[in-house]
Amino acid sequence: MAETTTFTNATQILEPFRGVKKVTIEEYFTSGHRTCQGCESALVMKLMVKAAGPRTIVLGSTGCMYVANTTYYTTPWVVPWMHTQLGSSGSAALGTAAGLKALMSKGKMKAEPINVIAFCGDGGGADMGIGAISATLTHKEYNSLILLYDNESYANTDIQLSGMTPYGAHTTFSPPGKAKRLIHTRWKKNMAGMMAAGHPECRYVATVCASYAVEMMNKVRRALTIGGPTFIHSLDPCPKGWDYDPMLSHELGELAIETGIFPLYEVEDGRVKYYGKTKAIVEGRARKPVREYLLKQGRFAHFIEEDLAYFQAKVDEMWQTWEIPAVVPFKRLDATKAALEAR
Ligand SMILES: Cc1ncc(C[n+]2csc(CCOP(=O)(O)OP(=O)(O)O)c2C)c(N)n1
Ligand code: SF4
Ligand SMILES: [Mg+2]
Repeated sequence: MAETTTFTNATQILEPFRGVKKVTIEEYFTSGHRTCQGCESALVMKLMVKAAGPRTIVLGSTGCMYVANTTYYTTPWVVPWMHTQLGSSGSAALGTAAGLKALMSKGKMKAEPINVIAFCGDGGGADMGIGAISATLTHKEYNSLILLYDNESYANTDIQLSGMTPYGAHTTFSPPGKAKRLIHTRWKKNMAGMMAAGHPECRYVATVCASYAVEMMNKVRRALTIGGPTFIHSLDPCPKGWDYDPMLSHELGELAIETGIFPLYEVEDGRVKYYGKTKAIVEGRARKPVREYLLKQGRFAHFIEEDLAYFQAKVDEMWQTWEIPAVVPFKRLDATKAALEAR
């Protein structure tokens, strides 16, 4: 019979790893998967669950990180793991957290903090499942983390365009041709900014990139420690979809940050904090030109100077005119600016 203790909303206290030598050696995502060579999303899974530790349940929506990780009775997951429908990572996170709470409250399970992490791809999370994620982020009484691994396409079904695919990229739904060079001309959604700005009960939102592995793990540990519903957006270079040599995954992650295309920040209790190389850029360090990032990838091989200039101008605009650089795209009103200056 399970021990009866009163259930509380307590979380595991996961202190940040103070440097790479302090990172725990145990792995909870091991061999047995079939992702592509150089797949950054597989690394994100490994680091995410390493950061969370053994008392963790992982749920994941359909996509590469489901299909390539659970093939014919093999799996790299050492912790309990469950697949959920493509648009359902939010529902899976909330349902599991609520289920655990009910079982513990009724004394049917030992009351202890168990991490609940639901991951989703950009297609499953930022397009199809955005409603369920939004709903989960309003439920402060349940502890869960939703991690969106963003490889910027519906990769598992052969690289279709998603709302997170960058401007102009070549995908199977946007092949460049002679009549029309650019098929995809929409700017990428600002997913983490949207989740942070619109969910007052959500205490923690962060962006991460596995090229900065220790920082990435520490954001996961912070999210799980702070509790309630939390959200992390990870940018994951994908050799197949982005069309580059697999050895460049780490470098492309770094370039996404150094060019200012993907800023690293966390929003905790309504306060925005930049970190890593993004912090240095906010404090005055020059951004690298976006062409250094774009031209290393086959999906932008059809770009001409005009396209590179447009991309650069959009990133510059994000940094120069947004209310919170690269986070909240409300243009500061002249009247507000004048009032603030007059104080
Ligand atoms: C409701 C539904 N529609 C379509 C599919 C087919 N499908 C399976 S995986 C996938 C791509 C998911 O893309 P994303 O969430 O970005 O994950 P990735 O494959 O890129 O890792 C699609 C469209 C499905 N499984 N369920
Ligand atoms: S297609 Fe991309 S995300 Fe999918 S397994 Fe290959 S590298 Fe990873
Ligand atoms: Mg994807």
